Amino acid sequence: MVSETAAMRRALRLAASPGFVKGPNPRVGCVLIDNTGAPVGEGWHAGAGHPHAEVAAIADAGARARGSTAVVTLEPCSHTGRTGPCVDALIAAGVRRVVWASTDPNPIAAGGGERLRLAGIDTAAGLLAADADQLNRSWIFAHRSGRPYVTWKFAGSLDGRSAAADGSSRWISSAAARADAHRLRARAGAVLAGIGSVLVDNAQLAARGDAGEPIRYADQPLRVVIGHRQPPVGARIRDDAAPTLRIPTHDPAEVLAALSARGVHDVLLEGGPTVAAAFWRAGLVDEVVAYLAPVLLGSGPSSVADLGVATMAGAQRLDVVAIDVIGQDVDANVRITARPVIS
Ligand code: AOF
Ligand code: ZN
Repeated sequence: MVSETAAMRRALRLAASPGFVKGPNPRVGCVLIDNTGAPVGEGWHAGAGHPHAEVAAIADAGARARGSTAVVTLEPCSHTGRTGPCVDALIAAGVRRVVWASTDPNPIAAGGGERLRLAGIDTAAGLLAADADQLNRSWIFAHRSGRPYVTWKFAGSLDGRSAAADGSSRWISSAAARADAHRLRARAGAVLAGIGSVLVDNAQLAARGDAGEPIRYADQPLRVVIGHRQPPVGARIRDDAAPTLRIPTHDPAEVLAALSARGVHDVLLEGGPTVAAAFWRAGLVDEVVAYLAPVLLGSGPSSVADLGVATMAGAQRLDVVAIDVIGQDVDANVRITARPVIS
C-alpha cells in the first residue's frame, strides 16, 4: 500500500507538470506499477484534445501494462469525448487494479469506477483525494456549482482607494505585488474587467512572467471585457498578446454563464469598482485577493462601489484565509486572501 501512496504522489506531480493548462479539462496524472510496486509507465494530460493521463501511461508502459496497478489522480472516464473512454483502454491493456484520488464530478464522464468493477477489476477510491481535489479546485467547483470560481483581485491604498482623485493609479501597489498579481493572471482561465476601467487604464489584461517577459499566447488567460462599448482601435486590450472576448452585458450571472459555456472554470475579476460591486452583490465572488500598499490617498474612488451597506449590521464580513507580505523594504505590500462569510 505504501508504494501505491508513493505512486499517487508521483502521479500528482505529473498532473501538475504541464503548468496551468488553459481550457476546460482537469489536470490528471497516472502511474502504472507492477506487483512489486515498481513503476512500469507514467503519463499526464496536457489539455483538451490531448490523450488522457491513463492512455498516455498505458502507451508508455507498452506490454508491461498487463497485470499492473493503475494509480491515477482522477476516477477514469467512461465516456467518449474528444478521446475514447479510459476505462476501455485500461480493460484492454489488462490492468488488474485501479486506484484513484478524486471522484469525477463531470456527469458526462463519471461512472468509470463502476464500469471497472463490473469488468472484474479491483478498485480503490479516494487515495490522497484532498491533494488531488486541491489541484483541480476550480474545475471541481465549476462542475458542482455550474459556474466558474471567481476570485476578485484589487490593489488598494491603506485608506482603501484604488485610484487618486484624478483617476491615476500607476502605481499604488509595489512592483513585487504587481508581479504576484501577474501570477494570478497566469493561472486563471479568464481575466475580467469592465469596459470603463479598461478605457481609463488602457489595461492590457494579459499575463507577464516574473521578469515582465511575455507569456506564450497558448498559456494566456482569455481577456474578457464586459459592457456595451467597444474598446477603441489601438487600445492595448485589442493587441494580439492574448485572446479577447467582449460580453455586451452588465449582468454577472450572464457573464459567468457565457464563460462556463466556453469551458472557463476559473475567473480573475479585476474591476473596476462598479463591476466588483455588481459581482459581490450578486453573491458571485468566491475569494478576494487584496494587495494593500503603505500609501495614503485621502480621496479618489474606493476599490468597490456601493454594496448597499447602511450600517454596521449590514457590513460584508470575510474569513481570512492567509495574510502574506509580498516584497521587501520599500516594495513590501500586504496580500490578504479572504472568502466571503456565507450566512
Ligand atoms: C481529462 N484528462 O486524463 C482524464 C479526464 O473531452 P475529453 O474527452 O478530453 O474528456 C474530458 C473529461 O474526461 C473530463 O472532464 C473528466 O471528466 C474526464 N477525465 N479528463 O481531461 C484525463 N482522466
Ligand atoms: Zn479519460
